[in-house]
Amino acid sequence: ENVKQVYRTGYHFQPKKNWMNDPNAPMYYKGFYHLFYQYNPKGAVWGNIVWGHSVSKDLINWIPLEPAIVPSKPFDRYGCWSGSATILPGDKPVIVYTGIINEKPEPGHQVQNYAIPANYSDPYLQKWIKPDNNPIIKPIHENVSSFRDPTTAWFNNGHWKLIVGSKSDLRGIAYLYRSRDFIKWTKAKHPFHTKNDIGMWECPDFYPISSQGTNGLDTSTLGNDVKYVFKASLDLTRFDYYTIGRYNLVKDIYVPDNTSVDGWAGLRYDYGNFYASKTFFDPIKKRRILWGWANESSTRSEDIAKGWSGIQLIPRKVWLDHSGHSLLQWPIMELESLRGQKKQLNNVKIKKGGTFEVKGINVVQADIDVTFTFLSLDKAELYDEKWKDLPSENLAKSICGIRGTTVQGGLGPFGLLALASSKLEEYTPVFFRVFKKAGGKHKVLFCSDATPSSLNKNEYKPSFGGFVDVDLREKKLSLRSLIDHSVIESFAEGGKTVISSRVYPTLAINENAHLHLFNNGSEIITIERLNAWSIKTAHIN
Ligand code: DQQ
Repeated sequence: ENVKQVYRTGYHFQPKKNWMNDPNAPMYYKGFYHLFYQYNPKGAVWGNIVWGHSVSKDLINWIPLEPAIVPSKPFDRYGCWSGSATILPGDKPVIVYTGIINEKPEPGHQVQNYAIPANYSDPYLQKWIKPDNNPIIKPIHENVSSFRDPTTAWFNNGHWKLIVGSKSDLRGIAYLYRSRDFIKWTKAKHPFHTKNDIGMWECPDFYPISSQGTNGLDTSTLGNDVKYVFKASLDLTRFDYYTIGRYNLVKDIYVPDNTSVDGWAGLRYDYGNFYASKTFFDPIKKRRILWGWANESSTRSEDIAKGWSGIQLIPRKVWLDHSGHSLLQWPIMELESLRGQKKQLNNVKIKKGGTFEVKGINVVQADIDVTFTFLSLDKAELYDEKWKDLPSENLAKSICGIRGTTVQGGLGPFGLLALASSKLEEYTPVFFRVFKKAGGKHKVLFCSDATPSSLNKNEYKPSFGGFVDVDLREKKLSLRSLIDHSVIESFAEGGKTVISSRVYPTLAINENAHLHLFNNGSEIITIERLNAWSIKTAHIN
């Protein structure tokens, strides 16, 4: 069809055509993983929102089904917005979602509804019933047009509990609601969590996480070895932030640890293009899985021309880092079933200004796993103390912008040049740069820089960045990148810091694209080990 189809992905989740945004109500039921998503059946821009629906045996290959929840009742006439699934006792799934009941006020008057399967013996859960006793939660004193995105419910002390995202002026609020029967819900006196001066909390998520090992926990789990994660999507910054904390069961509130920063300068699941994410507990592999949406970075008219917009990133397993202060994320192991041709490298040295091309795999659909080593930290460049004047919530991103790949350094920049054209007119660098701070401490910067990614001047080409909290004593840094035509998802140090970029090369497409390793610092970098695979095209919708 259209030439722009070169940007369609080979193994990321997308519908056949049209607009997609938030992942909704991920769950496992009778042999299938279910994914619902915000979908416009009528076009490639946001609007007419229904719940698209697909099922999968392995979270990688997907069968499309008819939209599961579409506007049809007075309580959702103007839209069926984001929501979550809860599995009630007896393996009975229920969905709670936001219904838009009036067009006005912008963006519409919002209530929370429930839907149940029409036929519990259908593992595809194709038909959903929206009972007439909806809505189950209505705003009373709350902001009627900022009151949405109910979470998965959890159970304790005789009650089901869930939270609804909201705001009051610039205060982000997660309201707590309780119910004995899942039908009659009462608002708790105190919000579950709130934070001033940050704006609307969209798509909140709250879940327990084990302080031992990597297994996930069912959302209702309590215990001494259990910490909690609270995440919100901030509509003003368009990033997903989380804190690690505890659940005060007496007051029924969430309290972030004092090691967690709550707000714009806090931890993000992903320092790039990643929003409105949601987790669920996978009872089969006993893990917690994170789904996140990456929108396009191109213009509205380009989206319309190519007939689609939005992808879901590869689902990630999430667990607590041994420090207890942050999460680790890693692409689900099922992705490895798509690995094809393999290329391996050992002990390749790259000097300042040097590159090394990785050949023999399909570099536009690839999985790259590489460990870099160096002999000394001495050449790390000085961290510029003036950078303390940069906005703290975007510090790493700003430094990635100031110190791009072409600015020579000491220890770094080194990393990958992905989706590179033959004469490097276009390339997307994913790289590390190590700084020395006064007092001798080191700071590791990780960047995914779309600035040189495309000759097309209309695209949004940010240089995303995050810091990596890593001990450099072993003089090693590792990187995994998933490349898929118009998306690059990169995981530093086993998933401590993650950055996803959307890019639209005009020359570096299909067989004209190249992949290089590079170093532009004075310290020699050794590729201790590189494993790279072609990734086969998945059966998606
Ligand atoms: N998208 C949905 C809302 C949610 C927003 C509407 C986040 O429910 O707050 O499509 O991307």
